[in-house]
Amino acid sequence: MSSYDVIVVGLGGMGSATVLQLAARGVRVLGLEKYGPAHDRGASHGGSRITRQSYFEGAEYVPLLLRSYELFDQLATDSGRDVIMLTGGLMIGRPESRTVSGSRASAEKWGLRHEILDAAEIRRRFPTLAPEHDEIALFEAKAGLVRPEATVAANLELAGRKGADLRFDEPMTSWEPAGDGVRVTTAKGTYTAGQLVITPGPWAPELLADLGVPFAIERMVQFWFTPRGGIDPFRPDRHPIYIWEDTEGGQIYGFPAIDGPDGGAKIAFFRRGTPTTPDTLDTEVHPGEIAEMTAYCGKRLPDLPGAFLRGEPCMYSTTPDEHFVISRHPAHEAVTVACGFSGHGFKFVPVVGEIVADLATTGTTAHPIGLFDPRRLTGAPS
Ligand code: PYC
Repeated sequence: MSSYDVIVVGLGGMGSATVLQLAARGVRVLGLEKYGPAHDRGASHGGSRITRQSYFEGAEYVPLLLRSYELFDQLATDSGRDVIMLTGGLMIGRPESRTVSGSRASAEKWGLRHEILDAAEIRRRFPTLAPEHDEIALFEAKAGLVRPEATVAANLELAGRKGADLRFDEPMTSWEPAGDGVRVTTAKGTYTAGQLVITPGPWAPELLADLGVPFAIERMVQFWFTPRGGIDPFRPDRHPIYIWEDTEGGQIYGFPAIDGPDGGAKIAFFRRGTPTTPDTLDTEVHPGEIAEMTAYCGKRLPDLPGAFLRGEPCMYSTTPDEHFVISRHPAHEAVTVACGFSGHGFKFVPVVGEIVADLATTGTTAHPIGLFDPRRLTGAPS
């Protein structure tokens, strides 16, 4: 039976960053993944994820974002891969919307550079966008996108080079406490370690049932359109990422055309998912869904829905308050968990790897993670 300091189960965004951090610290780490490297069956695919610093979800996230930006730059240098691209970003809505007011509050609290644009100025600088007269935007030059598949591939490649033992197509079938550590069983073997890290993505309800957090696993569709009139105005040197809130609190988010003339521009609803499980995920994108997005985004970006190019579902694992779960497992001292990223986690991948590696090796971290304690959701005493 092979023995390790730490076993990490799930090598998507968070797990791949964790094995990299652990291997870089000289920890003997085994990484186990149910599918192949950088696969498209979970929550780390689709070519792009938004990154931004003026965070409407809460000013508590900002220090973590600043560190994540540093680590993304480091990952780009170390791997030679384009894992991050800054295009600028617009948070659009009525002034009192959560998207605008929350972004503004974070920017002001942390002194982040930003501009507030009125509707006329939005239209002048970004002619693809057609805001209502009473909509405004917070523009942040440091916003942009990160590349999920390239990030996971870079993490795994560097972790492997630093000595991590990475095994693919090898799902964990069970784990149990063993002495001060754990024993992990897969279809191919049994391993022991001092610590187990579970970074389950949408498999959280299955792998972390005893955590007691009511995760909602949701199917979300990403759409790519070829803009009417071609991609030129949507090129990344001319077009920002955006999150746009409507009067009902619904949000869409989108990207410039980052993959050339044949790649189209991606857009999606932020929170309009349908319940699913990883095993029952409907991978087809249906005509009604395409028609709904075409009509919705056509009112705001009239040239975008020229022709539907393709659609791809992915999964969110959402907690009741949409904040993450990152912690030692309250019931198992030898287990650390990072899950429930609620559709806004990928930009944090490298810093979550750093935090989880801290927790797995020392039980604590200098990063501010009080907001992510699972006991806030389970009623268990802190
Ligand atoms: O991660 O910032 C984000 C995001 C916005 C909309 C969907 N994801």
